[in-house]
Formats: sequence, structure tokens, C-alpha cells
Amino acid sequence: MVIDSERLTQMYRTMVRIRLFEERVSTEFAAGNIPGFVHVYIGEEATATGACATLRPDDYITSTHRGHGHLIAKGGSTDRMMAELFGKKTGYCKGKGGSMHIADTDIGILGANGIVGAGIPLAGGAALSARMRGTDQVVICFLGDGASNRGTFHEGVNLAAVWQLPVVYVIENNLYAEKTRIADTYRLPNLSDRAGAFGIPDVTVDGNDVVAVYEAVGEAVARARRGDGPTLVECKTYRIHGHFEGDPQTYKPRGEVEEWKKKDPIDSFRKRLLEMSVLSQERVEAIGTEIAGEIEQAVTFARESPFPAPEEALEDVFA
Ligand SMILES: Cc1ncc(C[n+]2csc(CCOP(=O)(O)OP(=O)(O)O)c2C)c(N)n1
Ligand SMILES: [Mg+2]
Repeated sequence: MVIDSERLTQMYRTMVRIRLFEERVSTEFAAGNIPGFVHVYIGEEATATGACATLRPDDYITSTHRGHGHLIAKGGSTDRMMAELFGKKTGYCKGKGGSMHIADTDIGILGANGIVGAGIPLAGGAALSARMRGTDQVVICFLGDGASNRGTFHEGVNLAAVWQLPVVYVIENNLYAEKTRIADTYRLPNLSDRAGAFGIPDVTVDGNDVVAVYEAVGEAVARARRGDGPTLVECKTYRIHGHFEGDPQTYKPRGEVEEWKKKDPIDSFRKRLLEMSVLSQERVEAIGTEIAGEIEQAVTFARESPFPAPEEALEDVFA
């Protein structure tokens, strides 16, 4: 597959945007400016970026508790995301939701989710709705290796397979569910092997290679769009930070993080784009400066925005 320079550059920019956003979230969290739990996506940027680059603006995604990368890749605003993390009124949920509850239905983001595996039935519902409305919209459902052990996965993927719904399941196998290694809870070599139980196609890719992700998910999206049902895509990647910010990570074997840092998805993509002359060194630096400025502006926006008023606490509660 030939991918044009503009799209390659766009994907590079998205990966840098996710990385710089997450690095800043990490330092702002450590400084005490972000309340609650935060799970960052550092090291996994190629997966969300390659997957979302295959979608149309009117397509959908469902996300997870580690959602910032998915949301940015689908076009979420870094200003409103940062404000939400800071608990401010200008955030996506008026500062009342935080990191794990960011949604933007106007651009097809059906929500991050604090409940592991909860995006799976939502993705099936959105896909069924697309079919009933007679559209050819597609849903990408992001989930973790840990989530693939949940009942919602087996029930949700099976139903989507039986009904041939337009969903692409992207499993981000980052080796861990909290402190538990996937190898301690699952015996087969690939999580994508689970597709055989549902009778749907599967593919396993290097989740740190944005082009490989783009190609594999692109094929799966095309299949879903033409009515040929779901696909299970496993992206093998690694989370460089802890499960949550502040996690001491004593469960990771010595040297593992350093080994994976050598496979950094942004470094390797940058090298490739320089070799292909898609980008020059000057352009790389200009992109870095521009996006660093955007993130700085997002932090300023968040910092200077007001907190929601106490009397608004019970607004937007549906029960
Ligand atoms: C239903 C449910 N069970 C348990 C938890 C606690 N929990 C939060 S994240 C997580 C691990 C998820 O692992 P994985 O799906 O691999 O995603 P990753 O954190 O690696 O991105 C667990 C068990 C939860 N939030 N929801
Ligand atoms: Mg995991």
C-alpha cells in the first residue's frame, strides 16, 4: 500500500501530539495539578494513530481508561481534554468527569471508560445503530489485553460476529493488565487467536509500527464498511509508564522498559520518514516546536479556566 506524504506527516504529528500531551500530563500530575487517577499512553502512540487514521470523521470509536491517545487521534481538542483533567469547567465534561470519562460525540468519540471492557458492548450498539440507520459508518473498539479476558469481550464480539456488525476490535496488547502479565492469564501466543472462537478474521501486527497498524486496520475497516463484519486486530505494544501515574512498577523485570524504549514508535517512524525524505530535519524540529506550543497553550487554558461551581454538582446527572 502506498501512503501519501501528507498522511504520513499527519500521522507523525498526531503521534508527537499524543506524546507531548502525555508527558505534560505526567508532570502536571506529579505537581499536584491533576486530581484522581491518570493512565498515560506513552509508548503506544502508533496504535491509536494508525487505527484512527483509517476512519472517516463520521465513524466512531470507543475508548478505555487509557484513552488520551485514542481521543487525540480521533481529533479531540487538547485544550478541552487538559481542562477536563484539571477538573475545570471548560473541560469536556465541565470538569466533573476527569480522564476516564472524556467523550465528544460530535466527532464520533463515544467515550473513554473507567470500567474495563465496557466499550465493547457500546461499540456493538453503535454499529447496530449505524446499520439500522442505513449508513456505512464503522466503529473501532479499542481494548486492552486485560479487557480481552472479560465476559463483555466474549459476549460482545460473538454477537457482533453473528450479526456481522461493522466493528473493528483493536486489542492493545501492552503485556500488562495492571500488574498482571498477559502470559499468566492466557496460553496461546496471540490474543488475535481468540477470533477463531467467533468465526471472524484476525491479524496480529507490531503495534509500535504506525504503518503496519494503518494497513491492517485499514483492511479491517474496509471489510466492515462493505458489510462483511468484524475483525480482531491485535497490536503488540508496551506501556512505558506505570499502570497509573505514581505506580512504582516493581512488577516489571529489570531492563524491560529499556529494551522497549529501543523500539520507541515515534523515534523509529521519524527515522523512516527522514530516510524516505518525507520529512527534513528542519521540518521535524518545526513540528516539535509547534506542537509543544499547542500543549503549552492547553495547559494555560486549563490553568486559567474556573472550577465548576459547587451548586452545579448535581447538574448533568441523569437518573
Ligand atoms: C470491570 C473492571 N474490573 C477491574 C477494573 C480495575 N482495572 C482498571 S484498569 C485494569 C487493567 C486493564 O488492563 P488492560 O485491559 O490490559 O488495559 P491497559 O491498562 O493495559 O491499557 C483493571 C483490572 C476496572 N476498572 N473495571
Ligand atoms: Mg494491558
